[in-house]
Amino acid sequence: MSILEQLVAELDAGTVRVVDLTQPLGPDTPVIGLPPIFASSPGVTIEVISQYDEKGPGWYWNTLHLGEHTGTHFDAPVHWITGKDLPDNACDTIPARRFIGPACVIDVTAEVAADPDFLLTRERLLAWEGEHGRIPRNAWVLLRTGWSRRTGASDFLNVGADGPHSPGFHPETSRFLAEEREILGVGVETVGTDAGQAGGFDPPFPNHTLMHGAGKFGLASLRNLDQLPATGAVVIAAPLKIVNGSGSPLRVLALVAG
Ligand code: 23J
Ligand code: MN
Repeated sequence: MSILEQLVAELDAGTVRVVDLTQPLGPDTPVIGLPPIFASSPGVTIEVISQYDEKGPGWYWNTLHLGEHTGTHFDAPVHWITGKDLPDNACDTIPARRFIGPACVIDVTAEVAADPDFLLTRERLLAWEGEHGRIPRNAWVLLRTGWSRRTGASDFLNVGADGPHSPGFHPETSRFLAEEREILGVGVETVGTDAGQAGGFDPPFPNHTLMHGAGKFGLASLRNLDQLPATGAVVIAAPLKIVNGSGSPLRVLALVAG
């Protein structure tokens, strides 16, 4: 059997499972809030065009209104000023090969339960590599925090008087992954790939700054990372082919053996 014949056979047999890493996308989808001096992204609105009625007796369809960075979504390098002049940096020009890769899942659920501002350090990431092996070429590095168990916008966004509190990557970890590992990008369960307090880091929003400056991607608002092994899953995360798109909502799927 060819590898692809074996894949479809194992999908049929259930020995390869498809895990959906996507949040539902609708009017209740939480959207990131930025300081009021900056423009903000709107929430999702869905307007019926017709629904088996006089506007279209045999068909149902809707108009969507939403920001590119809404719900489970992809961040392209052109999203950030550091990636603006890179080749193939937008949703329509990134080669499709770069949407599929092996998942490395780093579980920091216990640390985040104790500290919502927890940051994955370079040291902790190197300890993960010591246990599971070096992060391979074209990997998606996924930060499993348990944050997607927070249902409801206020718990999920977790905004206090001093801004949002949610976990992420220490700036040196983002630098290491951007410069020392040939990854596709990073994925998180939180609303964005930077920690809640990262607007005040040096540089501001270091994960966006460093990852996109290195031509790498982001995935935000993932869920079901607890259904993935630390290594061995394959993640498919292909954004809409928006012309010069900075990002896109998408369906993120993982193939898991066993
Ligand atoms: C714009 C400004 C800051 C951030 C973001 C967008 C995101 O998290 C995003 O969705 O890319 S932190
Ligand atoms: Mn984004």
